[in-house]
Amino acid sequence: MEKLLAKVDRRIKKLGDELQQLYTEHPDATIGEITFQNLLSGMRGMKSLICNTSFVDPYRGLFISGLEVPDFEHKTPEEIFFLLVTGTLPSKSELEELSSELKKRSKVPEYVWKMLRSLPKTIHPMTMFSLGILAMEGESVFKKKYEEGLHKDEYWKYTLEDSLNLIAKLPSLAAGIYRILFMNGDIIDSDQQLDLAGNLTQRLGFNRHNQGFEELNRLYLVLHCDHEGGNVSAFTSRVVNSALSNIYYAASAGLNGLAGPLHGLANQECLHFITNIHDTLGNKPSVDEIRKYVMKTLDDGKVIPGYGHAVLRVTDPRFTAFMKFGDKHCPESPYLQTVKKLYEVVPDILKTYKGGKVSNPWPNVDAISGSLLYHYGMTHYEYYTVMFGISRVLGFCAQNTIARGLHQPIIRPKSVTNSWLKEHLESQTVAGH
Ligand code: CMX
Repeated sequence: MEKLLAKVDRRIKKLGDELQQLYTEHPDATIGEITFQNLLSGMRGMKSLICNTSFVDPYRGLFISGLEVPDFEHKTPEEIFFLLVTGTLPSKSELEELSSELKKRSKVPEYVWKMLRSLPKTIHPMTMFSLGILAMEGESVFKKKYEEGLHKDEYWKYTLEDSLNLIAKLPSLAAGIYRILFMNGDIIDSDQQLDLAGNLTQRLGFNRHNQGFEELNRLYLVLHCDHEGGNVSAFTSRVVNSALSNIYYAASAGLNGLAGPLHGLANQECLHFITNIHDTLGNKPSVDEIRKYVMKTLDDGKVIPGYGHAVLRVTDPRFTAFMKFGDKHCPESPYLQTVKKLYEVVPDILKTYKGGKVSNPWPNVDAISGSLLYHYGMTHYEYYTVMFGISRVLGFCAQNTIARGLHQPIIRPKSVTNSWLKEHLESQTVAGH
């Protein structure tokens, strides 16, 4: 762990020095103004958090330390975690150190399996995933050290320690949930030779050499890793961890946000949408039939899952990365074909829908990801957000490790009442006259 610790330490010092210098030079700087519209629109666009793990450019998508999606889509989840938390890709020896640490820490405690097995089969896999993580909270080294009287300067080290312990267990935990809920309940052992994605594939019970399924899982775990700090799941995990609730609490809380249909659950919703199209119109619907289906969905007051975004204003480069994978590995898949037909019609419809109210008519990552899993035989689409979640925890862990290193305080914005607003706005109007 020495190499990783040393690099994270250096990064935190550098980021901290930069912030200190900027603050010294611009102590009274204004970053932006808060409008009434911001308050009404879920704080959209309000700059209110510092996050250096990644950045989302509205027109170019996700950046991780200067690398765009095509630059890192072929990396492994281990490399990506290293990149998120240190700001650089690992050298061979750094990667070996991290991989071997993760392998050592991968065993999920028996009590977690016992608890998960006792749950009703009607439960959603995301609930099991969140509960499984929460159940391990007692393993938190941060918590133990904090109780013993941990110095603030050391917070990040034990947040990182907890993060590695947690990340190492995620493929096993997630795959076990799949086996308990959808298979015969047998837990498949890990293979110490395999990396995170290999282990996930093996433990799910799929043939690891099934025409690229392992490659797809690797891509899945990479593309969903982080999307800056303000999205529902990352922000929730940041808020929770800012109270010094440990990373198990923070990850579980973040995943509860990811489980919403407007966020990570959209990948499940998309597959549901596509299977409904196929059930209604057959496996090869025409573009015209799809156009009518989409119009009807909107007329029924529903959203088109997988389209739109709070920050992006172009086709999500993660969508494009999955499309490249699909074109290479399963171009004939009826699911992929329907994804393409939707891509042909939905943006034009959304551009004019509700008088042009939709800020972004283009597809996000969720518009395609599930259709590829479905092609490889993972047909229980309720599970797809768990796959998203394994990856997103990498981002939660990196963001919170750095936030603790920078001594960022508890997050606590101010809310206002209608009467406060009324008085404030009226006094501004009077002042304006
Ligand atoms: N279908 C129909 N209507 C849509 C829409 C879509 N795909 N996307 C946006 N709109 C509507 C909104 O519901 C909103 O309508 P009202 O004002 O009547 O409430 C209007 O357009 C304006 O919203 P917006 O500014 O474009 O979008 P937001 O930033 O508020 O929300 C998002 C972003 C993603 C929640 C929204 O686009 C959406 O619901 N998309 C479908 C669900 C989805 O794919 N979510 C996954 C996003 C990626 C992820 O987090 O994983």
